[in-house]
Amino acid sequence: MPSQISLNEHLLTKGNLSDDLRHLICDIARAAKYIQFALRTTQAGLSGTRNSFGEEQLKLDVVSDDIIRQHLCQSRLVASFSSEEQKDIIELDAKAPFTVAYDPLDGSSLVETNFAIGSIFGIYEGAQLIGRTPREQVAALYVIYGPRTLLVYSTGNSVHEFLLDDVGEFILIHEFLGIADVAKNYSPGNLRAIHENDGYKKLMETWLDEELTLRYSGCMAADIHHIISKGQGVFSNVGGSSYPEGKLRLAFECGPFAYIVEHAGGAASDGKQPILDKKITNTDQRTPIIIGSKKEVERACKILAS
Ligand code: P6P
Repeated sequence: MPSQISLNEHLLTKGNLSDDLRHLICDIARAAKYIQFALRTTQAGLSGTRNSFGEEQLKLDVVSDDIIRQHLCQSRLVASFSSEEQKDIIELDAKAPFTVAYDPLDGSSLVETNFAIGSIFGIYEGAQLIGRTPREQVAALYVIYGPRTLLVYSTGNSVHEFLLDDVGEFILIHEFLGIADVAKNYSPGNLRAIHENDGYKKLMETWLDEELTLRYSGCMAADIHHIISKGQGVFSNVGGSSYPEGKLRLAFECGPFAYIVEHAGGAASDGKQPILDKKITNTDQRTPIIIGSKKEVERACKILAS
């Protein structure tokens, strides 16, 4: 019996979830292995197409989305899915147990710089995504493609981290990850917003004056993984003139991370309410987000509102 604990073994013994959900998470993990291979071998650059939001797609955006879509279809466990790279919600089989919202390659514009990037997944029971809140997710997970390929999941009471090993197995490296209430690091996104958003400007000045350590890569998945891995920190991306609601999308990015961070003891807010309680009204819905160490999130929301 190998001494190391595989993702499937951990889901079986600690996941407290149905076999169907375990199989779906393992299918998503398998897709991540193919994406990791594509990142190492596929030519970077533009695909010549645009996604439903009019954003230019990179070849790897399209390749990653195709890989995930194929695995979700083959799982036979997905009623519908919604991808940041697809215009509409794709309906597969109304009788299947789950709906998946995902960002196939968050931070893909950083591929050519060799920065860490990621895939983000939120899983709901049933066939509907619109009208749900991220609190209704039954699982959320993300994968970080960096010097090492890591997978972090939560099924609702704890958060666990796995490393993709040399034989292609995700092996448990950290269990029951937690986030301290106080932050020493900060990760500020959409900084252009400080010109129109006085509260955000004051928040940046506060973090600078208090000499918190800046940790920002430009990839939300990598920057929030930094908080989860270090056990403290705060990430922000709020509205200004170019992105009135901030850059990040509720269904594909903020909802899954809010679920994971809250189950690690942290907090995630849009400045007024928990991200987990925000109703998903459309797949392109963006939301301001302050996420990470609970006390820092609370303080940041007060400063933003001042
Ligand atoms: P800014 C990447 O494109 C992304 O969607 C997130 O991963 C990242 O946090 C954000 O945009 C970067 O925003 O304003 O810092 O460029």
